[in-house]
Amino acid sequence: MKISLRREQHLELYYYMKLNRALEEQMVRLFRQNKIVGGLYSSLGQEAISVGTAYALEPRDWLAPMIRNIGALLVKGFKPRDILTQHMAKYTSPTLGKDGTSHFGDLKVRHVVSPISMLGDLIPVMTGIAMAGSYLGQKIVAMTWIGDGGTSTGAFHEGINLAAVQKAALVCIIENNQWAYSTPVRRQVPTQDLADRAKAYGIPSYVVDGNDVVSVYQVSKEAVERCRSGQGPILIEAKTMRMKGHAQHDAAEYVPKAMFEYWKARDPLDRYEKHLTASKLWDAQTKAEIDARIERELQEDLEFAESSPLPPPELVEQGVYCEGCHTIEPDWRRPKEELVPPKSSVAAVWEVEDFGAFEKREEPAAAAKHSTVLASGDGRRHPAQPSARKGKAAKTPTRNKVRR
Ligand SMILES: Cc1ncc(C[n+]2csc(CCOP(=O)(O)OP(=O)(O)O)c2C)c(N)n1
Ligand SMILES: [Mg+2]
Repeated sequence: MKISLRREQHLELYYYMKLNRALEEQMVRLFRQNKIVGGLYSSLGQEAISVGTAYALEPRDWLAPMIRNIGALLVKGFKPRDILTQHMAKYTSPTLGKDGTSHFGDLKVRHVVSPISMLGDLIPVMTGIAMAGSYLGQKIVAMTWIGDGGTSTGAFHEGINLAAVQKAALVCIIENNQWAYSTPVRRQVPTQDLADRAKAYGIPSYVVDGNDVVSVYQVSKEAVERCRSGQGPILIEAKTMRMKGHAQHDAAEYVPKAMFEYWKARDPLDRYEKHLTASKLWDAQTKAEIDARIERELQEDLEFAESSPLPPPELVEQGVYCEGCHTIEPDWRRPKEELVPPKSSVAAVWEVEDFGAFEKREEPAAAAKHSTVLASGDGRRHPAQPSARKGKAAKTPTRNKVRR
């Protein structure tokens, strides 16, 4: 698939990455002034992932962010003021000041599910969103992220398995930033590429340079469109580095200095600025205009957040239980008649494609030659699940229909 970007799109990617970084720098200053109410996490060095992946989505698509995905929220239409007021627990925030950290979303307009956990639970939730979208005929794709550490949890494996077996339109991005709190990735995962976990679930995967925003976007766009066409879920591993501690309280003294230096030389924003210059996609004046716009917008939103009130005490009693305030009507994009008899059956019917017996198989290397191959982002190839089984089905007595 040939995926290219127009000049304005290139500049937009820069705008979002730079805004992501500048906003987080502003929030660190607020944290030091004791104005941030909850924990504060950093996506320094990972901006190309949040921005490049979310940029591949359409407005109808859904995402669920983690703590290091502020860039994805900005791309999906949240403003710095939403993120500032939220972290300052102001009444003007998306949760009206009831939450002081990243737990907010927008089910109606921006299609963002509020984060519930860092450690994999969003995967089954987003699988459900993708399944609902397919039932309603919406042709949507659901996207979420997981850390290298998060891929070791049961929720991750259960969620990916569910998505695979349901052929859910889910794109899951593993942000391999080399650390899960103070545990280096090598101490908890025995494989070189976390994307290899996809093989266990028979789904395709990509590995991409997470500090190269254009590559991240291209791989994500290809994955999103493959999912939309009904091919089932896709895993993308983006290699990057967490350039700060786990959160503000963590000085990350356990990270070798040379490792920080290695990755600082590969900073995604510096690299992208050089790329824009070398490709003549901008000049000094264009850069200065975008930077000035970011500064102006951030200043306006900071003033708005600082001057916003805290929530009134009575609010504590409201919204604990939904009393009709969250009625959400299903957005049908297909005729309901397609889902009821006579167009569909109320009896569960499965086709049994083989009887599951042990058969002599070809050696993996030879088998790979015959199976479909899916190009990965870095040009490496991952064999798809052999579809040769279908051919073999002819040998089995009949293709039985099983009713339950
Ligand atoms: C059940 C549970 N255990 C521990 C934590 C604390 N915790 C939150 S994130 C995290 C590490 C996550 O590492 P990784 O998945 O690599 O993501 P990263 O922070 O590097 O982005 C831990 C231990 C938690 N939130 N929930
Ligand atoms: Mg990590």
